[in-house]
Amino acid sequence: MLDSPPMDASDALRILDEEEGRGAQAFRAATTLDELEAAQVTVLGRKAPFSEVQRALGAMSEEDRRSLGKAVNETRSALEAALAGRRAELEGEAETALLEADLVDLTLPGRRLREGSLHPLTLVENEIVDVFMRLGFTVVEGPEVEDDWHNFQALNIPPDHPARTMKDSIYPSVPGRPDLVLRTETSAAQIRTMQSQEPPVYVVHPGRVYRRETPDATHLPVFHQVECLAVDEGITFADLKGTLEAMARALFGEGRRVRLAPSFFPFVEPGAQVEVSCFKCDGVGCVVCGNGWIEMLGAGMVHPVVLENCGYDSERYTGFAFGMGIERVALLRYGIPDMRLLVDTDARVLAQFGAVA
Ligand code: FA5
Repeated sequence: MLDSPPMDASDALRILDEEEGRGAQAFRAATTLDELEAAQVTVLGRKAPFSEVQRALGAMSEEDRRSLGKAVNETRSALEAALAGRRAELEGEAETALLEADLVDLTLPGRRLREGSLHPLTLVENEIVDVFMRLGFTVVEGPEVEDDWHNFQALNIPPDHPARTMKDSIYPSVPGRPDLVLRTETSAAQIRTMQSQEPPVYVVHPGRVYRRETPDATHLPVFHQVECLAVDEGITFADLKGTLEAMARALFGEGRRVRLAPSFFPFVEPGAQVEVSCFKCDGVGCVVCGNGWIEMLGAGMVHPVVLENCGYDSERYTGFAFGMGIERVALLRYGIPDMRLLVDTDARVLAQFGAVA
């Protein structure tokens, strides 16, 4: 390959002149920052004609070098200024494009806000608690992780008592605490209340309870109860009945029938089970209830042993207690055919109670 003839000063001046015009045009023609970077390489890069002129300077006479050096510097300044100017323009455009992409169109119709609301179980619990607050009861919550004494022994269920097998309990594994149990009934909270205050006591304990149960239409392994406890001088079974009737009327209206049947709970004497006529068959018998009635709560007069366990004088004070299942009340209240629907978190079900918008 033949070497190209050495560049003389007049060639160099011509090239500088051409490059100044070509470069300015190439920078103007770039429409993005990437294109501008590519133009910079072709105009000012190592292989660009401008750089060749710079390299040729070394082989020229001192006089040419001096005059050409000045011209090279001027051309470089002009090209760099053109480059910087275009870069500023393109950066400004990019920023504007970003801002425009972010613009909010205030004329668009708004999105409807999806308003959440309370779960049907919370609605029912609030309703029950309201009934009792109107009757003068106060609301107190107890712990869900209980110890054996509060959940069983103080409730007149000693370690070998057959009643322990009535409810299959769930035991958390906490090292060094084999006595802990997830409370099987809110009755455990009664004990804590009686230990912490003197009679008269008029209190309700709402809360979650845990049992080893297979879920079905009327049973869940984790469910909610509201416990009601009244201890005072002269409380009788008639007070219990009157309170239950007032509550049933407030929750279910006059139409639903309520009946009491004898039942056994070690912590009450006598004990009763309260049933409400089924919302589906109204006492005839169907798949929801079996025999026409839905058991809603257990109740009774507080056993003297329980009063004494909590330091109360059972000669002077008497009391009644009952514990009802909130899920059962929700089934009756809303005509829900299966308790599992309450915990399935199916938005279509919950929306019917205003739980999701
Ligand atoms: C008790 O839990 C007693 N503590 C109630 C009581 C309190 C009796 C005070 C006397 C004095 P029982 O296990 O029957 O009793 O449950 C009470 C209510 O909880 C039932 O009537 C029912 O409405 C509800 N219930 C019981 N088991 C379940 C379950 N697996 N799923 C949903 N609700 C249940």
